[in-house]
Amino acid sequence: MAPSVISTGVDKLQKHLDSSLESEKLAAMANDMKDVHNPNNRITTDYGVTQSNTDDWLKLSNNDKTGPSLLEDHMAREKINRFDHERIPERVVHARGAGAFGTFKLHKSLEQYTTAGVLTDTTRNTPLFLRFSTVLGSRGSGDTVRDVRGFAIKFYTDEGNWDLVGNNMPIFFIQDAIKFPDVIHAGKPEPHNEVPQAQSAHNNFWDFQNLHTEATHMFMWQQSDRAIPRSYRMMQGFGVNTFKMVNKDGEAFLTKFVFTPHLGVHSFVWDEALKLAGQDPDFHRKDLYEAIENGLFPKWDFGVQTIPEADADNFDFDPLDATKLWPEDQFPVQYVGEFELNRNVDEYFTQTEQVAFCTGHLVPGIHHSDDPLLQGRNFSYMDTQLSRLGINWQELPINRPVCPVMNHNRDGQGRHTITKGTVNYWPNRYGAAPPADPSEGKHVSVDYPAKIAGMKTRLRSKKFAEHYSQAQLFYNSMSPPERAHIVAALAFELDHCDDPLVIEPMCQRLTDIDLELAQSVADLVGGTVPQKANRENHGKTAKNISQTEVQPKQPTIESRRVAIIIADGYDAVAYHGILGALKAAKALPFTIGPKRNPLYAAGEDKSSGKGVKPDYHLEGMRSTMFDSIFIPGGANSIATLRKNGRALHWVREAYAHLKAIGGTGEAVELIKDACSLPGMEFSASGEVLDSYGVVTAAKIMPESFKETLQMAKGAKDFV
Ligand code: HDE
Repeated sequence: MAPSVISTGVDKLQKHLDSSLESEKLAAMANDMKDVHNPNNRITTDYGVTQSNTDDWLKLSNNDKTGPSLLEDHMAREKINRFDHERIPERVVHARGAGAFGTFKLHKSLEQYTTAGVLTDTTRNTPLFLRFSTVLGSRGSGDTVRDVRGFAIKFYTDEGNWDLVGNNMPIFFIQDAIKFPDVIHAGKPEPHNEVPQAQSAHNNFWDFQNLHTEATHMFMWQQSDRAIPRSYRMMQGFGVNTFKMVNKDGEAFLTKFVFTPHLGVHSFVWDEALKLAGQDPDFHRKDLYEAIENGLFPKWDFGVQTIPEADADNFDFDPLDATKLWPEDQFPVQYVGEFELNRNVDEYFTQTEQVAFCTGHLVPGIHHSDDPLLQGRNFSYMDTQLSRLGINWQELPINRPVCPVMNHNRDGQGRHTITKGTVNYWPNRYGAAPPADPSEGKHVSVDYPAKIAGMKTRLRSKKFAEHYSQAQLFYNSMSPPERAHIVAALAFELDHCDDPLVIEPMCQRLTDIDLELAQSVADLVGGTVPQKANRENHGKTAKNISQTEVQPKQPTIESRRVAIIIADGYDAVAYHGILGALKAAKALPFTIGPKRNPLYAAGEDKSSGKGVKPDYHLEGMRSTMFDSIFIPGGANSIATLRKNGRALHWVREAYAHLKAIGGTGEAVELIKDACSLPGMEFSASGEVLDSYGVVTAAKIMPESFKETLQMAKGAKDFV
């Protein structure tokens, strides 16, 4: 029987191409695609010869016995040879990542600041690829570790690729690129035993943070909830470095780029993140994929902060110092566009792994500033792609611009482009492939003239010497729970350090930020509790630093994962009511049962064979993988679940992780069993009195489910 054609990446791309405005640009990438599911396909060698047997190596044989394998079997050697060389060096940092395609749309032109087409032409849909990553772990490490997250975007603009290689935090550990090997060596596994993996909780990391005072601000961000995001879709993105936009009159503006998620910024609690790293190390990767496959495209607003270049010296910090943010109270973010991620990758290796970013990739109208971290990055990214992907890395489909490329660069390992013609230099006798004259069009790259004079020195700008003020600003701006989390995070990390040469000075070092913070941590980790602060906390705060302030305009459960736990004898009205209501609100409900066999509602005839087949069973998943749980009543169902230790653990754990828990009818008793924790009180009729996120209804009213369904916009499409 001919294999049936299943939906593939190529189909999806085609669909997208048909519907998308930027189809021509994406079609350029589609030329490189093959579809393994095409029923006419047959296996060939890499040189195109169709094969009849790729399961048995060519051997000598005698009756029923085989002897040596023959070297002459080129097909077999090719197969093994290709396999042997499948791995390429992983990225030296940001090795573990996940990516997706999307579209950028500008709502308001930035022409007063820049000539860049992507930031001035509001009619364009600019395709992009975004790769999220962790920094410290290897390619096979876990997603939910405590770490900074990469947020690297390649905009395929009409004028060439613009790579904005940012993070989910607005600042960095170092001011000068020359310190990068040090900060990364200190964070990566220690050299003598290659421990720990993907963790900053070890001696070397904290030794460096202690001695390297310019990292003070950043290690506070890295110890905050921002370092344990709930989802890549719920993180802000920051360009971190200071760029420069130049307008048509040649005026320059120092610029920071910011992306803010429509879903708001959300994080795990640390216990969830720790458990998930073992229970589902791919949690973030799957979360991104799942949302996009379900058409719940994550979106971010795009904004800029600008300072006229002439004003650069007017502040108490240097705007070129990447360890400082530009407080939003003083430098408001102008949100002028948005992007969405709307297509998953078709193949991980050729897209997410081979995508290669370069801070040197700018488009006319966007320039570098003298930020010394950025200047060093401009060397590093090009250099690292050479060892990872080879000299022709920009020709790989994912890296190729969607506008024409023409120059006299040639050859090198793995060259793809075949350039016709007899000359490969400029000037040539035909005038072939000349540089453009700026008068030909506004989007030609023209260097921004800058007068530079000075001494050649190994120095930093004067204001770079202040390392503590914004670390205090950050801590002061946290909400009380966020502060408590920072204390707990620091105490966890220092608990994993066993060298007093690290713990003792770090306990005192924290008084650079706040005496009480340092005392709380020192007390927990058994360090000497500091009595006097190194410096006084100035007490100032700034807005939008606490993630509690970076929330959606309307609270939403869109794309949130909800587990509905049932067993045989469940209450059908409550089950179907909540399922429909959740789908109508675009949440992602999953049915969980004691086994993955069909389950039947109270009074339902089992011989019908039409029971509900759970998506997962209680042992296969954990509460950590869901944002919320709901338990419909039903006497038999609840009697079964109350005897099931794992079911009780699900509810108790979700409660401890501060998740919304709902239950109806008999389920109230189960919730009582599981969550009868200090502080939780139930009314005589079974409702939780002080909610702590738990909502119960001893009696359910089918009408209320109906109302919810009717109220939910577009309910008919989902139910
Ligand atoms: Fe990177 N960084 N970096 N970095 N970085 C790399 O380039 C480097 C820095 C960031 O998804 C490498 O292709 C230096 C800041 C992201 O492929 C390498 C310095 C920020 C990614 C490199 C920095 C970043 C990288 C390794 C100090 C936030 C992943 C593989 C001056 C704005 C991109 C690669 C992806 C990757 C060097 C500092 C973000 C070695 C020298 C600051 C998101 O070139």
